[in-house]
Amino acid sequence: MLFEKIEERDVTRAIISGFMTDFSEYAESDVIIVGGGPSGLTAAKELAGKGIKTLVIERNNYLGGGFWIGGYLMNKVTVRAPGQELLDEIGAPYEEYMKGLYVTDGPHACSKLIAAACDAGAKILNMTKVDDVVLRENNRVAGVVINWTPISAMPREITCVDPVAIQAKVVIDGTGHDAEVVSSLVRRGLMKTRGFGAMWVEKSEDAVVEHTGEVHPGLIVMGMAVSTVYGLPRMGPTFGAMLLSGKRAASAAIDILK
Ligand code: 48F
Repeated sequence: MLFEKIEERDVTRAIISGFMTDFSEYAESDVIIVGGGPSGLTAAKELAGKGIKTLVIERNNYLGGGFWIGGYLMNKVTVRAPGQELLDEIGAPYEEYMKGLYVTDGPHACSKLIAAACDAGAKILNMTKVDDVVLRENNRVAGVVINWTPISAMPREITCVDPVAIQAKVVIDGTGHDAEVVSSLVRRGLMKTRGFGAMWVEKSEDAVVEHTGEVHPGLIVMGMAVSTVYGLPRMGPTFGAMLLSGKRAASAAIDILK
């Protein structure tokens, strides 16, 4: 026989034991990043690369958010300078379409970014949806409430499944246009959002990066969630601001951790 003799129970136990070890350890993290899109993965790469205990929570089975496909189902992703510097960092190839505008293949760039975050040491909890936040004194965000993603797709009458919660010193909302973590504060009257504005590429990318940062004690916002919070214009399938916003969110988290 070519392969080692291993029985089904051993395979099952290997999966359970690996998952439980990670889950138990990351029930308390330094930073929880909600959303594994381009901003989330960039922030994860930056933070984990500095030895910070970082957990990315993603509701889908796959990671990468809008970074796989770019615009209009055409698998090409554009990046305006200086966003290509991040593509250089992760080793994703790209071409210059015109001065300052670069084009890369979504699947290739996205795979490189996922690998960079994982290689740096970030842990991924996918198929897990963040439903709410944990609050402490002065309404400081101190963690998130999570449940398996399939629970939210099941009929209400058979889904009396209580969620669980995990803790962190800092939470980062990278859930894209929906700004889902922020929304849980809005529901409680603790924050207000303006909703993202109409598309204006020239204005939007700078504005998103500039506004990335702490929006509520213990909570940082990045990526398109920033547009939703501040009413900034959207940008469509150009991703430089998502990458730089992820970097800026990581450095804001490091400041808080200090
Ligand atoms: O939407 P997404 O790619 O967010 P981003 O990092 O980048 C935005 C761009 O893709 C694009 C754009 C600018 O270039 O306009 O839209 O800001 O990724 C967000 C991720 O968060 C996950 C979602 O599945 C996606 O992978 N997500 C959203 N809500 C939740 C969540 C939730 N409640 N719990 C866990 N994950």
